[in-house]
Amino acid sequence: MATIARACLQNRLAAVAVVISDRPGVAGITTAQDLGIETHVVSWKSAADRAAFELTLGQCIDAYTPDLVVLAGFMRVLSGPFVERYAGRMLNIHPSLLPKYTGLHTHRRVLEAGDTAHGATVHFVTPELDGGPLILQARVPVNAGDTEATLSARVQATEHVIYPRVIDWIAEGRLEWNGGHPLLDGKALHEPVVEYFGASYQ
Ligand code: NHR
Repeated sequence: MATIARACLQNRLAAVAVVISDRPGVAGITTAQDLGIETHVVSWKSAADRAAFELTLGQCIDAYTPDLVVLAGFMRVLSGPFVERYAGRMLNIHPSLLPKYTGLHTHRRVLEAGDTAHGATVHFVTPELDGGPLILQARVPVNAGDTEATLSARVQATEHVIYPRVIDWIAEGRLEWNGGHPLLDGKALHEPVVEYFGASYQ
């Protein structure tokens, strides 16, 4: 989130209208405030249930009439009806080579499986968790001796490159949702664009 916010403040076509957290007291809120960005906390814990949480969250988002909603470290599963309202206008980045390893603890699972490659994937958010159309994927090697910490640091460094890039694509009008069949530069995006990153991240 902070990387996207800083990139947008520098030289990007997009501007961050608001940063919203489902938890009070998190570093992301302080960072956004320091950058002069409006912030809100829509507390998950204080909400009566998921419907109440999503009602408040939706009102908070819609007050800014954003062109795009970007999940960055957002860890609450969102309901189908909520997600559908933002169809084609909501992105997530997930720390795996989707469709492999949806859900949680991806780095641990990659190590346990003995995979030699790992990465991160930017995708459109649909009701199916981590299941929406894939846009851009960063691939990194898994090195001998890697731990969850070294692997997640290597993946996160690539997230900071690929997530702002996809936001640029949307701001430039290069990436279109096209009713669930995304187009990049007018061509169907049947599989994600893949970018390979070397072993230099540690
Ligand atoms: N909602 C929908 N409908 N579709 C997606 O693709 C979503 C989503 C909400 C969040 C992010 C995703 C990720 O990047 C995301 C994608 C949290 C969980 C999860 O199981 C799963 C996927 C993602 C984020 N959350 C637990 C839950 O019960 C809570 C975990 C916790 O609080 O630590 O909500 O990985």
